[in-house]
Amino acid sequence: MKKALITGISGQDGSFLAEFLLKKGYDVHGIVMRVDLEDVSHRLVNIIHLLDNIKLHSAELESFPSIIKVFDLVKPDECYHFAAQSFVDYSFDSEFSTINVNLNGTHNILAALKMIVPTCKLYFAGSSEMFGKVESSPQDENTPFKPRSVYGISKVAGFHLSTNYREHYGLFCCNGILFNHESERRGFEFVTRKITSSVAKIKLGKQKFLQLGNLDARRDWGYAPEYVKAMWLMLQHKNPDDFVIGTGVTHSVRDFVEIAFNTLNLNWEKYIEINKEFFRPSDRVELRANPEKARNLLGWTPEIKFEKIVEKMVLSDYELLKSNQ
Ligand code: NDP
Ligand code: GDR
Repeated sequence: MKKALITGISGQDGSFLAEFLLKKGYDVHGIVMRVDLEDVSHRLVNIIHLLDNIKLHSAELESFPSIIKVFDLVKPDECYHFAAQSFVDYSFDSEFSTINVNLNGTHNILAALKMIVPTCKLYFAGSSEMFGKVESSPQDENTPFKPRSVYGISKVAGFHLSTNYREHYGLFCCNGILFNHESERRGFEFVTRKITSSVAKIKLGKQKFLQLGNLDARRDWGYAPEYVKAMWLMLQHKNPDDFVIGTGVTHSVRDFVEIAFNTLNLNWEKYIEINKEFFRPSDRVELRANPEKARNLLGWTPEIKFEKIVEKMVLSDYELLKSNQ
């Protein structure tokens, strides 16, 4: 039985990947923070239905000894490294902790892997934010990185560290460069879930307005459960490599808003307020994936369309809120 270790297992991607690997017959282990185990029903809500089938280990990503201990105990065949401060906006307010968790955390994982289980395959969660200020669209594996956020910088540095461990020490390190992927388990601070949860609240009379930033900002949005399959496929490929994962199609925040409100028969224009606080100065470029390499070498293509993702998220939030009333 193959053993997988997932850092950030309680997040959106970690929870979907854990489900995916359990279905494939893996022995699934996850790293969580100690505080998570003290408040399981709240902090581990995404994986609460899996707790009987997975093994959790509490460790601090920033502490090398605590990471080594977990690797020594689990000795995984595959490691998926997701744990990160993943909210781009917050990375400007909290530069030091973002670098610390995202870069030093990645360094600790790589160094532990090399020391304890050098045959273990590693997935590093890179991001389209690494491209930053792009000069052409779409972006592929050869597009230069010009990150425009501390988050993006931390991911570029993690990407290069992972690539160096691959080239210098011969480790099987794969870097995914993933564009935005969303789901019913997306964090509430991200624009998609902020919108879908607000639409549900407005429909049920629990909220009056929704404040947003730039409605013209465009993103390449896909569906998270499909993206975790791409990560797994990368680790099954014969050589460790880098892959861009996205749909190749962009939509605006306004498109998302319109479909979300329409799903519950609401006229969005009555409820939206624009707040400059949510604008990002670096948000004037189009990030759009060219996932051709993943299609050709991994046989990966996204199937769930944008409209369907929005509808699924709205209906899920609506049902969740209604059942909690
Ligand atoms: P989430 O924010 O949902 O999950 C992040 C996970 O990291 C959570 O389990 C969180 O735990 C954990 N974490 C955060 N800080 C620490 C820490 N100091 N020590 C240990 N664990 C920590 O992110 P996603 O699942 O959406 O994304 C997974 C990865 O993929 C991230 O690295 C993200 O940057 C990257 N990515 C995501 C994309 C997307 O569109 N979703 C696109 C491209 C890259 P807790 O909940 O307890 O804080
Ligand atoms: P992003 O996701 O920064 O792309 O990072 P987010 O959902 O935060 O922003 C998407 C776009 O929406 C615009 N926007 C707003 N965003 C938020 N959060 N709140 C608002 O009110 C709002 N109004 C408009 C933003 O300006 C932006 O253009 C996500 C994360 O998952 C990262 O970890 C990951 O690496 C990237 O996607 C790819």
